[in-house]
Amino acid sequence: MHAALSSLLQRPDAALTPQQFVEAVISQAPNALSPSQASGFGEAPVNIALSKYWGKRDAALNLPVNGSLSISLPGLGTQTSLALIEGAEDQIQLNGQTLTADAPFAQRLSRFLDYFRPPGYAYQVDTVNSVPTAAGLASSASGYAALVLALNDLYQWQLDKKSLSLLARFGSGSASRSLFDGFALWHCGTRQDGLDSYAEAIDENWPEFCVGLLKVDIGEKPVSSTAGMQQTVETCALYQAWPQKAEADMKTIHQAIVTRDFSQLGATAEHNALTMHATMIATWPPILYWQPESVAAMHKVWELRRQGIEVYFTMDAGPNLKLLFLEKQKPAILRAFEGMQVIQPFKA
Ligand code: 2P0
Repeated sequence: MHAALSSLLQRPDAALTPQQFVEAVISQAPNALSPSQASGFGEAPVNIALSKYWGKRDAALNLPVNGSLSISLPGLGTQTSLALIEGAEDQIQLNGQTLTADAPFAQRLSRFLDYFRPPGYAYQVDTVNSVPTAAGLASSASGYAALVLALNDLYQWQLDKKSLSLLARFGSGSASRSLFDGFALWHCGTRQDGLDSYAEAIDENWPEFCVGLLKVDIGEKPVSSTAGMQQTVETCALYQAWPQKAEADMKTIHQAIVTRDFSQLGATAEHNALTMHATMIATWPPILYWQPESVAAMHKVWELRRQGIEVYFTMDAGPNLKLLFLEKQKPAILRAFEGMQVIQPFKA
């Protein structure tokens, strides 16, 4: 580690530049940017937040305002291969299609890879999503988690999960949680250097836990999460109530997982999602990701609950709903939502 950097790290309150942050994390590995093999590979699942990440306290280091808690969906996610090539321009393939350098997806990826770039080299990236990109199914989460795992493989860093989660978070906040199967908790952290803002697995199995993916619209979303949360922080008067509620909800859901209190988990998750959306709606210009079909599905969920069928929903920065229920309710819920894809994260 550079002397200047280690002296910075001895002062926990000192902010780091993004490059210093990356070096602080990968400096544990010898020869951090000398590839040990011709190519690297990584794969990671998408995750659905049960208590949400919404708002950054530091955009450069990608640090959140609040912690969040998620469930990963096995079998849905991203596979990424990575190789170094000589040249000036990265060659990026997404789902089999070569992207032009000015495509927003390619630009964001290349900017991230700049922090891991040996002089004179470009990257060849081949990334395949098993979920539609930008459809509110958190493909940036699995994407950056898979990319960091591919870097770890290419350079044989052998970083631990905490370090991998730190790097993935730097790429895209929700990616910090996609390094893990099952439930994961992303600590908000308090340090300016961001070295305490990473996710960890919650070591609990809940075989009966089900997530239903109710697709309303899988088109590109009009406002990215990054832009949406920034605008909310800047212009929403209600946002000041969010951080405290989000942290409290995260703790309640964590406890509900440990005690297998599904009612508590479901109600808290649904309320958390609606509170997050309330802050977006109350920003200016307003951000409303919902479509009429999203609202109709919410009413249907509430009607099912009135009938005694316990099901809750959560929603991210998009029009699709994710339904939360236990296995015993699966037949009734599939009757109500015909053809819906159901994932049992602990029974894959
Ligand atoms: C979440 N979302 O906790 C929340 C709920 C969307 C709504 O994390 O700017 O793509 O890359 O850190 O991770 C989506 O935000 O944003 C997200 P960046 P990210 O899942």
